[in-house]
Amino acid sequence: MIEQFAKDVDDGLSQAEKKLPSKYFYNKKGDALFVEIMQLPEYYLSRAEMEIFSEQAADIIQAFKQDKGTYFELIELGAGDGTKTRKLLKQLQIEGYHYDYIPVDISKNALDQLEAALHKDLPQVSVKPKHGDYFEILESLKNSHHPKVILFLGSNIGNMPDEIASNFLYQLGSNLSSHDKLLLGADLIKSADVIMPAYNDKKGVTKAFNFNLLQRMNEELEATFDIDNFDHAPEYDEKQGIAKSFLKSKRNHEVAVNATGKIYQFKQGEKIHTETSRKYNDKILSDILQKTDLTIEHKFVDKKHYFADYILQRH
Ligand code: AVI
Repeated sequence: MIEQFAKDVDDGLSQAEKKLPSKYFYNKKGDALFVEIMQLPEYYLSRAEMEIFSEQAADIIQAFKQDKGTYFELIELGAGDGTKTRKLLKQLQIEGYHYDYIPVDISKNALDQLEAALHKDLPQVSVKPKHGDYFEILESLKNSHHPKVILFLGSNIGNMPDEIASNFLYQLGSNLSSHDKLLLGADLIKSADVIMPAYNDKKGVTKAFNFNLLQRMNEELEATFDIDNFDHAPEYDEKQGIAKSFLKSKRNHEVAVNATGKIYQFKQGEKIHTETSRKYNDKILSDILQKTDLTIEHKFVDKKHYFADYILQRH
């Protein structure tokens, strides 16, 4: 794990345009900061998707087209704290469906907390957590022949570049049967005045989330990053619908990373790209799905049309 982290850091910081994989945001501190981000007034994504789940849970479940008498697996990729999914779980209980809820996350910490909270709040729901990388878990899907509904919420897909997203959805689709469903949460393209504050909140939580990557390298890779040498610098390209987060060096300086045995030079104004958060419309999603076996069957949106939950099916 540390070796892989060191390798990814070395790969990213050795490029002409420096970058770091956003998956390393999510250690214990990063998980807590992300939970805080989801509660920020500026971070509309969570509220918009929550509204969809609160007000349209029965319609979403109907769109799953599962047979009430047949057991199915409800698998959530990147479950986090599962707040939105609870609405769905409650409605499934009310309607008498027969299922296991299988949350999947790379954070063991997030999974443990989710399992404990669900055990307390919804004790009737059978929860079978799986700890691991989405791609590993996709492989294990092949071993089960039960009907499946996969949830991939929160616009987590947006953190993948389009080509990776397309490959990921292709792989996901190829592990599904024709009656299985994928519920995909996607943040919709909108103007910069709504998007930018979501990634540059007044309280500075997103900044702390971005800086946590530097602190994590200091702690786990014995690096010498000084956060005072960097600014949190988000950008949004409204035409393309792509938000990006950067750490921008305030001055010329160098940083040693013991685990890679190297020293990295930073020029004043030089940026490290730490995250991409893609925004979608039907055309962008359809283009991404073109190489896959998946097609859009339904689309649920919030009242402001900020966010969409698409139901995809294998054709
Ligand atoms: C998890 N993911 C969808 C979030 C996003 O909006 O890209 C992560 C995040 N980064 C900064 N704020 C939230």
